[in-house]
Amino acid sequence: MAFAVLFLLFLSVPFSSAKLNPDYYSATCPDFAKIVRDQVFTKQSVVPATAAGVLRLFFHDCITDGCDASIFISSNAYTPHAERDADLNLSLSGDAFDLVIKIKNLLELTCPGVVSCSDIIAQATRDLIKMVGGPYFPVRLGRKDSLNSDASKVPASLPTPTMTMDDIINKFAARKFTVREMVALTGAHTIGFTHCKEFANRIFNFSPTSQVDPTLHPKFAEGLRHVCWNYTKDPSMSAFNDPRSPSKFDNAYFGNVLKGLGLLRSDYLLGADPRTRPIVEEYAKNEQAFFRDFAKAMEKLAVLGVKTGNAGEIRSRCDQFNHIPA
Ligand code: HEM
Ligand SMILES: *[C@@H]1O[C@H](CO)[C@@H](O)[C@H](O)[C@H]1NC(C)=O
Ligand SMILES: CC(=O)N[C@H]1CO[C@H](CO)[C@@H](O)[C@@H]1O
Repeated sequence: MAFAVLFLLFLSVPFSSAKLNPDYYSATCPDFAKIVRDQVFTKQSVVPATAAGVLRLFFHDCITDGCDASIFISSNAYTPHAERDADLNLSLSGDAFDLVIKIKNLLELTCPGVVSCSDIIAQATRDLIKMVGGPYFPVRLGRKDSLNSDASKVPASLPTPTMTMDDIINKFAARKFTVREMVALTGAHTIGFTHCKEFANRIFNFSPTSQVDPTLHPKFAEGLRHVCWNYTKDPSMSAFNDPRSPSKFDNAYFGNVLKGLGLLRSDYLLGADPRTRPIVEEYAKNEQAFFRDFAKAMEKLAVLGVKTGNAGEIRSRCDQFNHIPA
């Protein structure tokens, strides 16, 4: 019996992450955790939008070809279409990129050539979630950074707000996430903000008979029309994902979704589809259940498709490969 349990546990760890462990840098870069924690604290205190920006960046990196910092590569003559150029990347936060690059620069002074950019963002994401009120989870370390970055892989990997629930479930299933894990992860929308264009079709000229999407709470829709009135001329206009507690990592998102306060069409669907609604109701009532499932799902996301050994490298700059690709 004990043997069977152990065996199952072993099988549930994706093979490529077997070499990762939370103490990976304890001998080679003992200040790693402290340097990340201090920089995260300073940046988040000055720019409160950092936590959400970094979490979204991490999600995008992992879901597109694994947690390998491919999202940091800047396009240049050799990599003309890096991941971050994909249309969907347009809205990724500059502060999130800045934080990781700052930490990398400090680590290169302390322990040169030792810590990967992909480990930095994994650890920073966890520290930031904790700092804004979310659950703690252990971060296994030892990722290598990717040797390529390809914008054309992004659209196929990412879920978008206009997808059907079948499509969203399939996107996550393609990365071995269950429906329950998908719902828990999307609870990330309890922090951060969204540009108006992502939900504009729900609040302006929704249908021949209604200006706004009737599944939105009418007062909320009215507020959003105010916030976004000039969004076609000013594309930076945006709204909080969780209007109740915008910068606190809590379970308010799930209550919102059930009350017509979900910002994206996909948020609304989570509360409407019979496969996801019971999970949303459970998380809305029980924050502990959400935190437990979110932490577990983040541990799983954090080791998605990681590269170890010769499959990757420790970049010396997060935005460039060490060598010009052949
Ligand atoms: C159902 C699947 C999902 C869809 C369709 C979706 C879509 C979006 C969109 C369109 C935005 C707004 C981006 C912008 O305007 O700048 C956004 C923001 C965000 N998403 Fe998601 N997302 C999904 C799941 C997730 C997951 C699984 C995570 C993390 C684990 C996540 C984390 C975030 C965060 C933190 C923000 C706020 C970013 C910021 O404030 O800078 N999302 N999402
Ligand atoms: C709408 O946004 C544009 C672009 O930022 C700006 O130039 C314009 O003044 C705004 N309109 C008004 C009336 O504020
Ligand atoms: C299509 C597009 O506008 N891509 C942008 C993605 O992000 C990079 C870096 O922030 C921009 O330089 C690209 O123009």
